[in-house]
Amino acid sequence: MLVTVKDGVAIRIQGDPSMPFTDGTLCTKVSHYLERTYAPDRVLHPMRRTGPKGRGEFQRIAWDEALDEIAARLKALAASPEGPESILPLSYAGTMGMVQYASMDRRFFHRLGASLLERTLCSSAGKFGIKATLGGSVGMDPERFAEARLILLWGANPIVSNLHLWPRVLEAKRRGAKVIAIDPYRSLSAEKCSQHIALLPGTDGALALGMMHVLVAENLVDRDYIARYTLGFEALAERLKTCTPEWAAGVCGLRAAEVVQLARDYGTTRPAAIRLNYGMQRHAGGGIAARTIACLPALVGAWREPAGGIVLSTNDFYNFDHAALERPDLLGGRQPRVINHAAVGDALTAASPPVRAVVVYNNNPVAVCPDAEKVVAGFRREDLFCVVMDSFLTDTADYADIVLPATTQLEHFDVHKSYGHLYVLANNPSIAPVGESLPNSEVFRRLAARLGFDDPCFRDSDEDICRTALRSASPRMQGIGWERVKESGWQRLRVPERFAPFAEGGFPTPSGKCEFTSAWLERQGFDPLPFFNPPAESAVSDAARAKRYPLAFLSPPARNFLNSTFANLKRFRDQEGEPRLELHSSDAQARGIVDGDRVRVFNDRGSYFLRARVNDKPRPGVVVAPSVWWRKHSPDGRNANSVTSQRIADLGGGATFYDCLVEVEKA
Ligand SMILES: Nc1nc2c(c(=O)[nH]1)N[C@H]1C(S)=C(S)[C@@H](COP(=O)(O)OP(=O)(O)OC[C@H]3O[C@@H](n4cnc5c(=O)[nH]c(N)nc54)[C@H](O)[C@@H]3O)O[C@H]1N2
Ligand SMILES: Nc1nc2c(c(=O)[nH]1)N[C@H]1C(S)=C(S)[C@@H](COP(=O)(O)OP(=O)(O)OC[C@H]3O[C@@H](n4cnc5c(=O)[nH]c(N)nc54)[C@H](O)[C@@H]3O)O[C@H]1N2
Ligand SMILES: [Mo]
Repeated sequence: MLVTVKDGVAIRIQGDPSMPFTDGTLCTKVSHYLERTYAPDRVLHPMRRTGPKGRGEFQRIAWDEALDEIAARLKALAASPEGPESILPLSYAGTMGMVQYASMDRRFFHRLGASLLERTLCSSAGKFGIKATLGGSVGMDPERFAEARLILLWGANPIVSNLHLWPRVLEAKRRGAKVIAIDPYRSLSAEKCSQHIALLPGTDGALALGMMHVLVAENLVDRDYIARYTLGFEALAERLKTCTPEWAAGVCGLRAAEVVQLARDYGTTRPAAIRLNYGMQRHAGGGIAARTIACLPALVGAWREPAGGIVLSTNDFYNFDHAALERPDLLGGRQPRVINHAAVGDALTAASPPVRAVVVYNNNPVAVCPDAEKVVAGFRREDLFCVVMDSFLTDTADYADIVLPATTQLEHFDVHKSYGHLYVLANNPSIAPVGESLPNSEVFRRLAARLGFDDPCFRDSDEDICRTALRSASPRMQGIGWERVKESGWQRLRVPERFAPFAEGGFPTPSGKCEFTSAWLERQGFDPLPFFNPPAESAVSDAARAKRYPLAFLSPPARNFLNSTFANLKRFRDQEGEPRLELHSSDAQARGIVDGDRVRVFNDRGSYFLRARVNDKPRPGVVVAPSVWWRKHSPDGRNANSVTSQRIADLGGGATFYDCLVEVEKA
């Protein structure tokens, strides 16, 4: 983005027209980023709690006082019998640049010996699933989608959550491509596709197996590609024998003819691109599902073309120097316990030894973590010392003992990768920090000095960190130094314009092939072949629960929010209206609910109120609540995560936000 500054004040923000992937377009939210930067309710100075936890009552204090107190508390805990493991950093995706997200902060907590946080709220199940098949977070170049003749938007809603892909999808469609949405919900994107396949949530793996059955049975596979560049085809073909389209249709709640037609389209149209996104992996079986779907392109040789293949994330095409950024060696042989972010409610209420202090930054756990009533119970603990670094008084900040004001993207340096394109991006500050805000990196630098951490890495400047990030011997990173990225704003990785990463194999798997059979999975105790791993909360897996709570509850991103970011700003709340629950008319009728009714969603974990929108967009049996609203802006001070569960997915310790059964009643 380009920011125009006058007299030290940012007055205009626009997309950078020179940037190929965004083509100068900003999304609905970021195009109003100045309203966030200069919002009247921004936290402008450090504050200390004066009221009870959760009330959000604070008084201003000086930076030195705040940091002295935090340093003293952390030092005392580190020296206590429970040791530094009683301290837990809680950070996530508020910003994902290397400077503010994963460098000075990690160094600080490694040196301290704090509990390690396994950051699993978003993508880990799918990430490990894709890794099993393709060898890492790699895939086709999203920039090539316009050339595809068939596009599967699989658990992806790009108009809402991946805006810059959408013009390419539309361009492909204009050129005659068939675009198919695979989603239990007729999302804004699904509405504009050529076809919508509304399967039951968490059944994607079965659909892929059914497709593969047809591809093999009808000989729509690329024998040459399979022979050269894949591992385990014979075993896979054997496995697929029982995965008939009838079986898949039964599991997915579809018609067998839909499965067959999808397979035929996929087996006969070149190039065929699949945009898989994280919606489909927020289920107990999400990792294996992603792994199974990722087998499809190799089976038909879709990788041969630049506009063919699959992409969930392009993250591993970047070879940033994470060890130098995060310095795990500062642990010095200590092996602190690991706490899963997706089960932080349990960790804060039941871990032994207890967590005594949390330092929260880039994260709003009270709003975004599952099983929120447990998370709140943890944050309410009087004996938990809580520091929150944020630009706003979030649901979480209300529980802080000390709040520290954080800079926004306009006020600090950073360097970013992407998971949806192949450019390195610089974040140059355009204005001075607003109020007394500081970048996260500077806060940890100052805390490190107070704790006497004297490794030279604690004196690295933000630009030093940017330089470190880009120091890499990888051929894809050659010539992409910080100075160059800083100057131009962006640099494409050194890959061909028409990049076809696996046209001739070369997968980053142990075998170098696309692995239909995975020894890596087998070593972890999994079936080495693709299989259907069902959702945990479904009629098949838990009939008793499904009887009490018959509706599958999805809470995907709202168009005007970015997780919980922007959800506090009036403009975006006005655009979203109020928390709403979208239902199919058959489910509404069965409960005497009409459009506009106030309804209560509930299960054994919690409940909350929303406004019913009876619009037939979710398939029958599924309800959809665009999220993540702040609890304090919702009618009863709760949100979608009051009903979601802390259950962990099959791979990567991933969260399972969308594996959640509920009942709905008229309030
Ligand atoms: N029910 C439900 N829950 C979900 C999801 C869902 O779909 N449904 N999605 C999940 C997913 S995919 C994700 S990624 C997580 C995201 O969860 P979080 O990472 O917590 O995401 P945000 O709420 O966007 O950001 C957290 C906070 O970071 C702050 N922030 C931004 N930049 C900075 C900075 O530079 N410094 C500091 N100190 N703070 C900053 C923002 O102001 C914001 O309050 O939520 C998950 N939770
Ligand atoms: N506007 C906006 N954009 C965002 C975000 C945001 O909060 N707001 N969040 C960002 C982040 S952190 C992330 S991780 C990405 C998320 O990006 P996506 O993963 O694309 O996010 P969703 O929109 O949740 O997922 C897309 C669709 O998945 C569907 N879905 C849910 N369960 C299933 C299932 O079992 N199978 C299938 N096939 N589909 C299913 C949902 O109905 C939804 O329409 O978006 C990023 N972009
Ligand atoms: Mo995410």
